[in-house]
Amino acid sequence: MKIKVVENLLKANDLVAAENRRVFREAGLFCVNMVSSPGSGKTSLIEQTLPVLPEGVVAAVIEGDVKTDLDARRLAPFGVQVVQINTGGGCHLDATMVRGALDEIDVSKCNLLFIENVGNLVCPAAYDLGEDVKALVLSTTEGADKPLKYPRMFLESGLVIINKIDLLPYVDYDLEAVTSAVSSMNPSAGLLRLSCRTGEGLEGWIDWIRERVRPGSR
Ligand SMILES: Nc1nc2c(ncn2[C@@H]2O[C@H](COP(=O)(O)OP(=O)(O)OP(=O)(O)O)[C@@H](O)[C@H]2O)c(=O)[nH]1
Ligand SMILES: [Mg+2]
Repeated sequence: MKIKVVENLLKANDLVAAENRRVFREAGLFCVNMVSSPGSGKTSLIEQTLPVLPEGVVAAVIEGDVKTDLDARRLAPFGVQVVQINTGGGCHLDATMVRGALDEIDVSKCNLLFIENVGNLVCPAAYDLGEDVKALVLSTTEGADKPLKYPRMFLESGLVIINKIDLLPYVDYDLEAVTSAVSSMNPSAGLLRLSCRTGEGLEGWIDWIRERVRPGSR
């Protein structure tokens, strides 16, 4: 019976996610659902990205957080539309929360939407928000075993970003093991390595955005 309830919840979520997806399509908005463990660098990556977006790309951000608006406050100085969702203890965003946040965004003024999900490698994997792609931000401080321990998130993600490569000399992180695990689990996922601290590898991420966002769409 419990399983049935969960199934129904997910089905209801999928219906709203489909509606969100329709809104994104009609608005010409490319939507990236950023997922990760807590602290791997999702907000840092958005901070580094906003000032160097490709010509014609205008971003908005939906920030998901259990309790605070700290991340939204970090992004406010960049002058983009930012909407904060507090889940009130919930460990993931769902499509209905995003639907509500969309009411506060003027989608006619942007063509790229970042959704920063709650830091968690489990539940956000199960909730479609209507995004074009889940971008999974790993970091070199969290151990190389994550693809094996949290397989669903890796299977659901179209892009895997390994952040904090500036720390590689100081941490015990087997980069090759991670990249080969990702490649064998999800061969179609893109794989980027970068550092939000030094900026190394950031151009690969900006190119990835450039290839996907249609600047003429807004
Ligand atoms: N050395 C180093 N530190 C980084 C890098 N990227 C982020 N950090 C640091 O990692 C910490 C967490 O970064 P955030 O961007 O807040 O991580 P987050 O994924 O948004 O965290 P939550 O929203 O809490 O899940 C901060 O202290 C950042 O300064 C990096 O490339 N190198
Ligand atoms: Mg954050």
